Amino acid sequence: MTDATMRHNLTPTHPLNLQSNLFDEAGTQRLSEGVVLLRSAAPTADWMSEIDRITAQAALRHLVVPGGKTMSVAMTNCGALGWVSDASGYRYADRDPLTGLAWPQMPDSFARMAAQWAALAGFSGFAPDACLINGYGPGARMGLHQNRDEKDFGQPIVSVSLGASAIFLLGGLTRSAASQKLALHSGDVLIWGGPDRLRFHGVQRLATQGASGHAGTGIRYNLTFRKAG
Ligand code: MD6
Repeated sequence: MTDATMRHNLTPTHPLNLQSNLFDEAGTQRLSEGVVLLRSAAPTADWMSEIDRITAQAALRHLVVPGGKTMSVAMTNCGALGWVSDASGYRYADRDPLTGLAWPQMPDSFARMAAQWAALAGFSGFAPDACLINGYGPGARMGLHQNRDEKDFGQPIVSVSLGASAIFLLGGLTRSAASQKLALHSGDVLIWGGPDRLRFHGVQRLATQGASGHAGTGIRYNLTFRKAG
């Protein structure tokens, strides 16, 4: 147990302290003061159908970053605001630049569950207005980055993984700090905020071939809920 976790467990007002055994049995782990992992918490089939509905309206696409490179991860959004990138920079936009239309609505179930998971982790009152959907095919990766395009870093981020597994890199507050590797599987939920809100993080390249030599076919989706505006 880290010092931070021990301190945390001695704080009587925190929701995870009161029922720590129950939550441990349900697969909850506090990885640091502001980072909580809930294993198999999301209803994967329902969420996959919602993703199909959203991507039919706002297609997954490979965005260009300001340096001119194209990301290997495909992205789209739902909610009032969507995260976009192009040669001029990163920003939140209220319309899909591909169609000029508003982003698809965030399903009520997404917003409700994201708020419940945030509250479990100690961040009550989370009301996301943006949900970035990342689609990883074989060979896709996400480099170490911080999420800092949102207005209020006091608000947490809730991340939901679906489909193929991946190795998540949980870095530190500087780019050069060592990263912790964390396997994320379908249904896993990661909540982070507070002193950990600006930690660098990324995703290791998804395998292009399985151990059997067969080409990797699994797609991984990751949804990150944010209060952007
Ligand atoms: C991913 N996740 O898992 C990307 N951000 O594909 C994130 O960028 C992320 O998982 C903030 C908090 C948790 C995350």
